[in-house]
Amino acid sequence: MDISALPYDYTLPEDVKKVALVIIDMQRDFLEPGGFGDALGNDVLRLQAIVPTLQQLLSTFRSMGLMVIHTVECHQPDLSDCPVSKLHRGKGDLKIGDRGPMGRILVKGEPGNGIIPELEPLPNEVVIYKPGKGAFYATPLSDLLQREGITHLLVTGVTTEVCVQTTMREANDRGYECLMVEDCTESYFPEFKQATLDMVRAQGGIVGWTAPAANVIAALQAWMQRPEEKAIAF
Ligand code: C5J
Repeated sequence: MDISALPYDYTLPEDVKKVALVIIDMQRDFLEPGGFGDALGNDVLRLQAIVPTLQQLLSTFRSMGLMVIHTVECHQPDLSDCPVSKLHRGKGDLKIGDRGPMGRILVKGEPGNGIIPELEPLPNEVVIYKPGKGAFYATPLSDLLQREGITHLLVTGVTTEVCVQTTMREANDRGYECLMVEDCTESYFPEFKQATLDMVRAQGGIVGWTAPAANVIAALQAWMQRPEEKAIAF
């Protein structure tokens, strides 16, 4: 079963349980005023446009019983996992660990660090807490994917050119077949989003594929309609 994608069709594995949805950092810190994104001077509201489409994709994965992985960029309260370079980067008034309107910026467990309610993880879904931009660095993600036999990752979330792209590149180097879902990822900078999509699929898909959510959902629904799947359902 193929997803119509760029630079060419993306082939789903025979066993669709090998596909996982990765939702990167859809946390209040990046999407709501008063968080880390805002502290860095960004227009955070423009990221919210992807939420309804991402909800549709998430609900397709949930209805098919496929693996869903959420990530959260955060640091321990004592900031011991935050490199000094990251701590001091930027010229905003609020830095990582400072107290803002939604609690301490980018600190695990603070209100601003929570995933937005529209995409609240279910108890059976994995949440990876990550101190870096990539979801593989200093996290159990690699072991988890290997243990679960995942081979294909559909990558979504924010921001496209930072944590989403870094994670997709890390995954690509580890041998995962990755597809970035175009309308389920967003950036504070539209031109950076476009450039990222172009870079990912350039040179014959040097980092992977891109496709809109509608194409992904259509392919997954078609997969469910295969005669062998219908037979299992009865
Ligand atoms: C950033 C992220 N932009 N989740 N984090 O600092 O992309």
